Amino acid sequence: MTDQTPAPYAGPKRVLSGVQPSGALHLGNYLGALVKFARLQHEMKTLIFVADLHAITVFQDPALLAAQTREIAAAYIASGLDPKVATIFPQSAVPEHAELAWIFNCVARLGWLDRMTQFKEKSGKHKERASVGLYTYPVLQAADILIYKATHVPVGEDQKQHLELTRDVAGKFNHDFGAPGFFPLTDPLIEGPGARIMSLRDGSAKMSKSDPSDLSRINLLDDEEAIANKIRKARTDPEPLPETLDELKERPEARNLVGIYAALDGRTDVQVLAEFAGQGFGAFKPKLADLAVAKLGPVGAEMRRLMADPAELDRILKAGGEHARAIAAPTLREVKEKVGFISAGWL
Ligand code: AQP
Repeated sequence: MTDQTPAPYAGPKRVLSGVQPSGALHLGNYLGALVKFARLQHEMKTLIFVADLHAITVFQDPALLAAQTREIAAAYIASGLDPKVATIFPQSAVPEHAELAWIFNCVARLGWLDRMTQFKEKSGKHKERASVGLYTYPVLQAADILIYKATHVPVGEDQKQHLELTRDVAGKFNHDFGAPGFFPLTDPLIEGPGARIMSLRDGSAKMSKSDPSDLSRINLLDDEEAIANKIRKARTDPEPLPETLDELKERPEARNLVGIYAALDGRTDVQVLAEFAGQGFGAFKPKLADLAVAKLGPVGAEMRRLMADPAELDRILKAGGEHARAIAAPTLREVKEKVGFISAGWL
């Protein structure tokens, strides 16, 4: 009897993730992604890119895109990512992402993409007007991850379905091309406080760059007054905070503010409730505002300092791109061999 279990991936552990330069970064991006990047860089090799190829799946003003890319790089560094430890680079500087994405377009199935809820949400009622890139976005994401054979991807909860597709692509490629264990079945790192930060105006919608209401999110570049004002105006209810999480089930806005407090303070929701149970939002919101200002104020200030020196950010991004390419190119060559492009030796 033969063993049917595919060979596990035996390569080194690597972290890969990125954020799109598609608008102002907010608290959700920070807690769901950026703080995790900074933590992981000391545990395994970490590559963090600015997802400019993903950003243009919806129109971006070309005159602004470079500045937005630098802003994301500044946010990474201000959140604790050290360019001497982690590799920080623009996605478009490594053409291997796009080349592998094409090969993966031929591996992924239409039925898999048809199930992606983010495309449905982002394309809205007029999906025939959405770009083809927006539809195949998760395939490019699979290429972003697998070109580095990344084993761990820190992201917010909204990316869970896309990462499942990455595992499907890896598994199908390994199977179809007789290469068990060639690509890892990547693990998403989602859990923990901050994985899903909701809008300050609507506890059922995630905090998002593209929400038309600026009051719905706390931007990393908001000043202290704006942060405090947005928390003051955050939608809540008249009830005091309860003793148990169970009692917050039907109170999404209250649940969200407790979650934000916990994530910013490095505590659990239960610990936050233990401190504030019985208190109303008149008492809780000022405490949350003080905490948010104390945690986010220095991040915004450091971003501004870094953005004042675009040449230095460009230097970091260029060096990162060269380093990333040195890892990506051999993987693409191996892929080409497996697919059959290199059998005659002309590449
Ligand atoms: N609300 C959120 N809570 C926790 N994590 C979040 N992330 C985004 N929103 C939240 C995480 O941030 C990372 C980067 O996201 P992205 O910019 O690449 O794309 P996105 O998920 O589409 O982010 P936005 O802010 O919602 O942008 P728009 O409005 O343009 O779609 C990802 O790890 C994501 O999970």
